[in-house]
Amino acid sequence: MSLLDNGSSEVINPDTYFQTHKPPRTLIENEIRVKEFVNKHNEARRKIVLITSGGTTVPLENSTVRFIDNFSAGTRGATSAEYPLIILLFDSFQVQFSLQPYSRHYSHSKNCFLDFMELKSDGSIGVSSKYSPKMKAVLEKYQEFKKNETLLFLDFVTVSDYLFLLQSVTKIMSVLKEHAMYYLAAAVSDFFIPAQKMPQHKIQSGGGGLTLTMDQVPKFLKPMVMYWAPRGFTVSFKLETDPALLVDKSRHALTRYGHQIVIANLLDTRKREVILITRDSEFQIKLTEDEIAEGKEIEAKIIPELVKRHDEWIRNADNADL
Ligand code: PAZ
Repeated sequence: MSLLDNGSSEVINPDTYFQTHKPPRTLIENEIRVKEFVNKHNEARRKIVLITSGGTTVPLENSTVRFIDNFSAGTRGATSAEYPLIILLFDSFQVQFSLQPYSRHYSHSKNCFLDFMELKSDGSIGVSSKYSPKMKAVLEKYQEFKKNETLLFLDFVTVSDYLFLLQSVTKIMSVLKEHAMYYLAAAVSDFFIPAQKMPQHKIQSGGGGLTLTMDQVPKFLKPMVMYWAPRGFTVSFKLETDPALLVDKSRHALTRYGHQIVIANLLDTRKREVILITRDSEFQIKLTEDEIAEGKEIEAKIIPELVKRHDEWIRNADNADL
């Protein structure tokens, strides 16, 4: 595919992808961490939600100097991970750091932490009294999740890291059966350059423009839903910029991959409006003008709705087992 024409890209299947690409160096170590986390909460019969967040990169060289990035600030995933659930957060770790739960309120891209501090009369420094109440509330929630060990954080950079980790994590979580929810909010690249087709070293300039040929990233949602985690409750996100395509493309994804919910959102309105699409329904979630003015976040409406639907999914499975 050239960047202006996506007619004829090669499509490889997920198995071939995993056979022809190297797993990330930290995969085995991360699998051990995930197994411990999942076993501990599974023994206590707790539900676990895997949240994927942020964007993946596609390197242009094996010794990577340049890469193509997928848009996501990581707000959706980081915000969702602050709700009281048992969470395995799988977040992008890029040159421009993706937002993280709790610290996102004070991130460099939004606020400079120094603005929240003040010099006291005794020469010590502390949090300005103006910001203390809000910071205290965030700190209490942060300390609580640390004490209860309810959040495990794993990171990825490239689309390859993401795919290997997703396969491993969902296979490990499949022991939870219906008690696992997969909330796939990361913006995953659709196109990539296979390792064997990439130059080893930095692409040299001086020869005019650069034409890229990219393959299509294998559609991993299908094997995930069918084989890696077949009994889990899977929610994927669909991002579009053209409103005319949004619902049709989301419905198409549901039929193609056979999972439970697609959350459709548009780039410009994603923070105040989404549509939850199932095979037989469409449910709009929207913030009112008053809620926006109060600083309410749309995830405060998305997460309880999904928890309700996941509980229903578990109940239906329990009834079917009787
Ligand atoms: O991270 P963010 O809040 O800036 O954006 C969230 C989002 C738009 C990446 C997410 O809601 C989403 O739609 N993810 C899936 C993107 C896709 O269609 O691949």
